[in-house]
Amino acid sequence: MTTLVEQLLNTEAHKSIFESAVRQNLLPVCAAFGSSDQPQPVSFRSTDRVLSTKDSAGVRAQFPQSVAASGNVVLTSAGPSSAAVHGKRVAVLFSGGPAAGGHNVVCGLKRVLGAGNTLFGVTAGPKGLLKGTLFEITDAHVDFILNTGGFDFLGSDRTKIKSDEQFAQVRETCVKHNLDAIVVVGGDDSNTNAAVLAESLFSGVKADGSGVQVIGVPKTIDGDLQIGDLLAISFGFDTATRIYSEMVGNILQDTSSSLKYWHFVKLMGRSASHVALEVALQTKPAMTLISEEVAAKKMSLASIIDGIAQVIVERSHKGMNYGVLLAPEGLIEFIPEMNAMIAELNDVLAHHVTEVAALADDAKPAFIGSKLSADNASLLASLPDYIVNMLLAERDSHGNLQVSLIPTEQLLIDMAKQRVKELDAAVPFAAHKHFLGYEGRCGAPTLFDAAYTYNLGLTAGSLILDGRTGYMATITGLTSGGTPQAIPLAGLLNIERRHGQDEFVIEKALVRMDSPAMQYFVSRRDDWASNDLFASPGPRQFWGPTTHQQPISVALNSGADSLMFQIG
Ligand code: FBP
Repeated sequence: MTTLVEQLLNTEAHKSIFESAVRQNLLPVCAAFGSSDQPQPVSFRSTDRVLSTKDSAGVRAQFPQSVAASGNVVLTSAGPSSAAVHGKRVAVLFSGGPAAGGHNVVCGLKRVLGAGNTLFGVTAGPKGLLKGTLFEITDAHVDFILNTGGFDFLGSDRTKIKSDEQFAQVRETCVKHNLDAIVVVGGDDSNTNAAVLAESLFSGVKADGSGVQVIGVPKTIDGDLQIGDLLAISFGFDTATRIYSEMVGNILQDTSSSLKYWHFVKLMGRSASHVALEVALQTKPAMTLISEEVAAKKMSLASIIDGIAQVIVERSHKGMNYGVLLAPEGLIEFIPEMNAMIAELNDVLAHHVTEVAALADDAKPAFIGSKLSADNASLLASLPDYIVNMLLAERDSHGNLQVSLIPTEQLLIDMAKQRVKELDAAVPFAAHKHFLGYEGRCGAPTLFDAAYTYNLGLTAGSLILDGRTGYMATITGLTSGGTPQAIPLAGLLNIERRHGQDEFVIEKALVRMDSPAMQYFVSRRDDWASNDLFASPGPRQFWGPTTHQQPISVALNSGADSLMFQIG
């Protein structure tokens, strides 16, 4: 019998009652892998699907070895692997923002590589690959990290591998650790990195002239790495949106209890509004802005604010001086006049790096304003300092604006307050702001993410044992048992303008106006605005009725007839 203090000490260092219990959860695997307790690698065969983009000719010229080897053909599992492969040395790294389920990718990899091959973890993301900081992953590690959230087992970062010096460092790491393969777990930018690495390491890395295989795994809570029926969703989206939905559900419950507040909630998701749409579908709040709709309808900032204020006033006239508004993190970049200004701003910042760096912060707006066209300069000058400062802040190494730092929710509140006053000065408007982002990235994975990622790890490991390179692992048919497949990375590449120059990238999948999820949302949102029809989905469950739930938007978009997923 232990004392309560002893019991509490026993829960330190990732041993909460929950973590200890959830580690024991046996995960379902696709039938192709055999049994859950002893999954076996599969081999792959070509399908008749060939991927291409509008920039395929340019891709063929820049990625000749990858394209010649894969033909940009999608692969599917072709039964148990017949040859037992031994002696492979494989490194896995996390890249970009954390997403729930990353640890299970590592677990799936380790299990499928088995005792005959060695798995290394790269610490702190792509930077660790440059430095060659690797350690061997053991079975004990796997038992400990299984079904736990976060990326803390390895760490992550956003280094983009692009210079000749960086490629040379990666080669050095491969040689030093005698690597045969690298698995990059990341989003659209990181999988672009994987495509570039696959080409650069295709051959001539080791003394015998052989290369190093590179396989990508689709991660990001943003949900913007989607490739039709080949990739219904990236991992991490389900867990993040369920955490946000629980929180938004609680806030909605509070608004209709205290009857006096509006809550403006900005939701993570960088560019695309998949997260905001999913949380809206789960919680049914009074208002949700969808960036892609703002862009499609060319809505100005003033018209967006007017729409918000109208709903606030109408609800007030019906006795509801409260409500919740959801805004996607990337909204600012989708408002046409802001988008045009940011594009010019990006070019100006890229071309005046040293001059801008030498200026004091308060001198930057005037200097940059002087380099912008008249319209963009006056728009920049009209914005509050708290927005301008963030628009001028440093881009990440992929050239992205750091939208998580832009207080869009504050801007919407300040402007809506003004407009409500103009429409009806008697309407009370007290608002709180929230930013739900980091709260959702590292939660313990839902069963959907836990099972999905474990199977993605099994698929990535199988691709390596099957001798493949330049592919992204995927699981298709998430409501019918699941099928391990592989998407040729070069077949996804497009040309985009970044840092003021053209670069190959995997295009972000945005919310489509004609998607079933968006159309369902549009068909319901007026009712949600004028009545209290919200739902509180509650905490994510690991044992209970919602355990097997998949994201609502994924179910709608894939034409499923049930909200439940089925792997295995
Ligand atoms: P990934 O695309 O790398 O998965 O990151 C997603 C994200 O969580 C975005 O939603 C957010 O805008 C961004 O990361 C925040 O970045 P950081 O962790 O560098 O603050």
